[in-house]
Parts: sequence; structure tokens; C-alpha cells
Amino acid sequence: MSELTQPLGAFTRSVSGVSTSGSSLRDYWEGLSELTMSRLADNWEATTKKYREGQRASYFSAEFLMGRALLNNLVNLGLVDDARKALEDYGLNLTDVLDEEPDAALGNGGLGRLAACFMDSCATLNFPVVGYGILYRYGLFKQSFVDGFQKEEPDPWMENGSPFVVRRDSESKHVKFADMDVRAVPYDMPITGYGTANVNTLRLWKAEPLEEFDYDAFNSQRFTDAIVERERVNDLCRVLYPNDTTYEGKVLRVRQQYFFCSASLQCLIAEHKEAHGDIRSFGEYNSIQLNDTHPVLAIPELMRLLMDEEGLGWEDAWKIVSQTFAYTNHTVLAEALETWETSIFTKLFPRIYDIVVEMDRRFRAELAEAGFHPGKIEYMAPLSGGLVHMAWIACYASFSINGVAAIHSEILKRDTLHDWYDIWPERFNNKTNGVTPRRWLHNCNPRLAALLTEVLGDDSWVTDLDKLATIEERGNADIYRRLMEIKAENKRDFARWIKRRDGIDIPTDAIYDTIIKRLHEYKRQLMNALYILDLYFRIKDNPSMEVPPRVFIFGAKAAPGYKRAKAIIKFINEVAKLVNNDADTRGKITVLFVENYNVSPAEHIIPATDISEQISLAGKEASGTGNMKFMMNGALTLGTMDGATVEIVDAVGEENAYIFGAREEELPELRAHYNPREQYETVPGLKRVLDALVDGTVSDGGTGEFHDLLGSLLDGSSWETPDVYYVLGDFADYRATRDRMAADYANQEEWGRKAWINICRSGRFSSDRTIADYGRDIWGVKATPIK
Ligand code: F55
Repeated sequence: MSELTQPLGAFTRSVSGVSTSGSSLRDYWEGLSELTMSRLADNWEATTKKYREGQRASYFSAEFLMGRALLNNLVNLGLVDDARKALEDYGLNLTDVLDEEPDAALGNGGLGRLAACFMDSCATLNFPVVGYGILYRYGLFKQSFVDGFQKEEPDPWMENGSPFVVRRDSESKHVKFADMDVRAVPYDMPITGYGTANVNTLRLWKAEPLEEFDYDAFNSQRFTDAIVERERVNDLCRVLYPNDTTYEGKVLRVRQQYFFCSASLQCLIAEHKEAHGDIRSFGEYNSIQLNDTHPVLAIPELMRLLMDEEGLGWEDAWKIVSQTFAYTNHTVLAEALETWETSIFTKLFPRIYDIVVEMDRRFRAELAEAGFHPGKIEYMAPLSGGLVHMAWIACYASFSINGVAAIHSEILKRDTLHDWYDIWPERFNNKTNGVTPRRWLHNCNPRLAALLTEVLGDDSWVTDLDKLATIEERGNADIYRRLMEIKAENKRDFARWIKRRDGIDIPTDAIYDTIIKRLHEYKRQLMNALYILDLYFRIKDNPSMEVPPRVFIFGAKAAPGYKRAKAIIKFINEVAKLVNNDADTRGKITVLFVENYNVSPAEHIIPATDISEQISLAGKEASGTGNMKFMMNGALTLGTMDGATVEIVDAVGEENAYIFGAREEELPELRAHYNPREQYETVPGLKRVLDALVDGTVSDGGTGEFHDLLGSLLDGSSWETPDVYYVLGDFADYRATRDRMAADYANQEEWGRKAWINICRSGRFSSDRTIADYGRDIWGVKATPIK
């Protein structure tokens, strides 16, 4: 009998409270999850203890887009086969049970998912790193389409608790605001690694009223006040702000930021004093990586804790702070650089405001002393124009400042953070992003994983992805054929999955061409949809036109307040309706917009994809990480020279990718003479598809949104130049390159060869490489295995 059968039976019974025959799939998921937790408990405790001793790093992030945990943990604990067999005894299938788990979607997109991949790599590398964030009650909203429009619904992902989070009351902290006192309760998630006994920790804080209930108030006329007050505290962690790229200057958000920074720092200080006695060595043992500016309040908060609670003077405190923090920037878009009105600071945390004022005073004095121009000082100061500039505070206090891909780090030095680079060039470095090959190859694409293990002779690639480079030369016609067969089987799996999930039929004998990412104008999903509409018209013109069958896959959520992004979603859905229902194009082109795109859907989509669309305007996508996941799974990139795609092309060679569009360095010159109206008139196909926005071909339901879309491309407005993201400028090259790519697919062996090269050269995009770089260059941490 399998080792697991007995305990699993016991667990399911205890969970459901009845015999297993009365248990739901969800009960089995819960039982299996709890069993998994019990199996890792001892190693988790041992790891936590061991990490307290030496050099350590903390990853502060307002977002962790973890996705599902059970399969990952079963794989890491070597329990997959046991679990499968145990469930078979109940006539159940492991996949169905795994599918019961809600995604932990405590993040918006790339930034949050990067944090999750980093947690996985830190555990696998035995790095003493703890993640700190917020336990949102509602993750990123659930998306549905109603008549093609996006509708948002709340995502209560762990309403009845989650087997993978453990509440630790005894380690609660007290966080004070001027207008409320809050109890911060840590909820810990174990992070197992692959091929190691170490179990790392992700600590997510939840805000609760200090006392469960204020009975004094309760027993007086202040009854309702007491309840209102309690709910105000509970509101703090209620929801993740659903914006990526644009921040909202909301009080609740800055409250969330301060809350988790303060609680995490209190925890680190207590642990440091316990291990080393003296607070003065804090900076020698601790590095804190700031995931964008969202946790930058940790800088003045550590100053406060060191001065007010630990009794240090400014100079000593500042010395520790400047040894501790490292800042990662994830975007060059101006609207994402957080600034807060000073009035928010004075109202919520006056002491923090005082500290920022003093930082500002000292900063100005230092620069004046060094002879800087007053205008420049005013621009760079932490406080100016009635605003607190979070990125400037980060640059001032951090010993390391990094971008997330080579081109992005260069743009930071040249433009966004140029003045800072001038003063402190030694602080600047690049850390190209990566993704975990466990979730994004081994676990989501078992067929390809098996092939790689077979060809390499062992599975050492799972923790050392560079190993794949050694088997590139083993590629031959047979391997390429098998690769294409695996892709075909993955497409059939995906088609079954989407049929079951949404009742949608899609052809399996087709090129799968995919764009999955948050909806933003700079990512140019609109350009993709315009191409599809143009192709539709071309087939209508010439029904006998030879076209390889294609499925165009989209997955994207739009920020609820981002009107134009929502209009683009409606447009894509309209194009889908048009082409999917036309007898002339049926079977030739199919558009599938996957509702409620998230981590789990990505795990089904990516292994089935042939073409990875990475079509942002050059210079705008800091890195991208989907591009890496696709490459690892043998999709070929159709993309611009942007973000980490530049490095993918560097790895595989231009001949093994499809690159088009304006280069970042050419854009200023191109833009100077750019006239979108001229493109509209002269670029083949463009006039017809743009006219279709407003001539009744597709309908925006009378909202006028498509008219606005067209206007934004052709005319702009008093506050916006036309076609900011150069959609019409890059369209012709996109069309030609995409057409050529589809034609090339006919040569399956050649396609398979290119896919093989992409897979074998994906080693440098493993987050293990990225984390090894952070560990060595920034944190100074070493592998600390417990066994
Ligand atoms: C979330 C909230 C705010 Cl207020 C601002 C930005 C975000 C956010 O989610 N940003 C984000 O996802 N940035 C992305 O980070 C990825 C990881 O580094 C990059 O790959 C990607 O290019 C970048 O857009």
C-alpha cells in the first residue's frame, strides 16, 4: 500500500466529517494539502532556526502572485506518485483534485509573479531569504466578459482559511498610525525547494483590531463607533489594488505599505537582537530588497525604529539604513513612479513625515555642499512640490539600485534615474529577471520535461538549467519531430481544458499564437487585434487564400479604472465574435480570449503555444518574464527589441526568433517626423481595419469607446500626442514578419529545430541564475542547507 493511502484517508474523513464517499473533491484537496503541510513541518522549523544565525536577506514586496501551491509542494517533497496512487484508490484523478485549489493571486502581474519565482529559487538554492508582504483578503479581481465587456468580481481566495498558511499569533506586532492602532498578525507560507530539505518562509501580515472588541465602547453610546473602528482596521488588508503601471494616490494603499513594512522591520530587529545582542550590527547581517517603491516606507520606518525604539542617533541610524536597503526598479513609465501628498503623511504618520523632512534637509545640504545646481537639487529632493517622492528616497538610501533587464538598466542610467547615476554610479547594476523552471517547465510541461531528462540522461537540468546547453548538439530530425509531437499533445490537452472550463471548442491542428499579459496600451494588444482583423479581411477578399490554420490566444486583465484598456478588451472580443462566426474563416482563424487569466491558466497555455507575442513598444517593457516562460517551453518569439527579449535574441540568434519594429534608439528620430495619418493612408491594410472600428463592422455597444480608440491613434488630444505607442508606425513590419512566421511553420522540422535551440539556450533565464546574482552581488548570502 502506498505510504500516503492511510493518512490521506484519515485526513479526508476528518475534513469532511463523514465517510470518504461523502467527500467532495475539495475535501480531498484539503486533506492532501494538510498532509503535505505535516510532511514539511519539521524541516520548516529547522530551516527557520538555522537562518537566524548568519547573513540574511529579506524580500519586501506588496505583491506575491503565488498561484497554486499543492502540486509544487508535492513535486518538491517527492510525493506526486504516492498522491496519484492514493487518489486512484478512491477512483479520483490527481489533476481534478489539484484543479480545486484557488490561485493565490496576491499580485497584479509581472512584479508579483517575479517575487513568487524568486521565493522558489531562494528555497531551492538554500538561501536564507524571507519574503514579507500582505495577506490580502481579496486577491486580484475575477474577470468575466459580459457582452464582450470586462466585469470585475471580488476574489475571496481563502475565506475559510488555507491549508498553506499558518497563523502565528505569538509573533504579532503592534503598528501605530496617528488615527489607529493595529495588531499585525503574521501568516506564514512554507516555500519548499526542489532537491533540498530546506523550507523557506513567505510571511504575509494581516491587520486586526488590537483587542478583539472594545467592551467599554460596546457598553456605552459608542457602540456603533466601536464597530466602525473595528471594521476600519479590518479594511486595511481587505483588497489588493488592481493597478499595475499606474499607482493611485489612495490613503488606504499607503497605509497598507507602512503597515507591512513596520511589522516586518520590527520582526527583523527582534530576531537580530536575539541572535546577536547588539542592534548596531543590524546592517552587517541584513539586506532588504525593495520590490519597486511600494515598500520604500521601510526606509524612514527603520530610521524611526532605530532612533526612537533603540535609542541611536541620526548618524548611526543612517549608517545602518544605508547598509541595509537595495532598490529594484520595474518600470520607466512616469505614471508608475509613486509620489504621495505630504498631507497624507502628516495625517497618518507624523513621525515618519518628520524623518522624511530631516532626510530632505540633509540631502539638500549635501548636494549644495557638493556644488549642485539648485534646480537639480529641487528636482531630486525627497520632498518637493508638496509631494513625497518614493523613488528618490529609495535612490538616496540604497546601496544598490537595479533594473530588471540590460536595456532597462541602461535606460534608468540614461534617463529615468540619470541624475542619481551621475552622483552614485557605483550603486547601479543590472539583474536580468528569470523564472522558475520548476513551475514553468518541469511541473507544467511534463512531456517536455521527460524528453529533456531522457536526452540529458538525468534531471539535473531542473536545478541547473544551463545543463540544457550541453544537449543542444544532440538535436536531430527525430528530436525535432518528437518536440513537435509534444507540442501537438499539449495543444490537445489545452483544448480539452478550455472546453471543460468555458465550454469553448478550438481546433487543435493549428498554430497557437499567444499574447498573455496585463492589458496596457504600451504592450500593444491592439496592434495584435488589428492584424487579426486585417487577416480576416484578406481571407474574405480571397477565400481560396492559402493560410495555415491559426488560433490566436489572448489573456489579459485591465485595471478597472483604465478605460482605454477596457475598450481594447471589448474590441478583441468583437473581433473574436466576427471571425469565429464567419463560415469563410471558420477553422482557418480562431480567436480565443481566455477569461480570468491568472497563473494557473498560464500553466496550461504556455506549453501549448507555438508563437510568443512580445510586441511592446521598444523601451517600454522593463523586462517581461512571460517571454522567458515561452522560450523554455519551445515557443518562438515574435517580438520587438525590448526588455529581456533583447537578451533572448542575443542567446538564440536573430535567425531563431522573429524580430520587427522600431528600435529604442531610433525612436526619438522616427517620432520627430511621425504622422499617423500618413500611415493610415499608405500602409497596406491599415485604413480598412481602422475604419472598421467605427463603420459598424464591430460594435462598442454604443459607448463611443471605439471612436475614442481611433481618435487616440490618429488625432490624439490636447493632452496626448496621437499614437503614443507607435502602433501604426510598427504595423507594416509586424504584419510582414507575422505573415512570414506563419508561412515558416509549414517546415515542421526547421521549426522544431528552432524551438529546440530556444529551449536549450534558456538557462540564463532561470530565476536560479537571477537569485544567485542577487545573492552574490547584493545580499552577500550563502547557501545554508539544513542537511
Ligand atoms: C503594480 C503596482 C504599481 Cl502601483 C505599479 C506597478 C505594478 C506592477 O505590477 N508592475 C509590474 O508588474 N511591472 C513589471 O515587472 C516585471 C518584473 O520585473 C517586468 O518583467 C515587467 O516588464 C514590468 O512591467
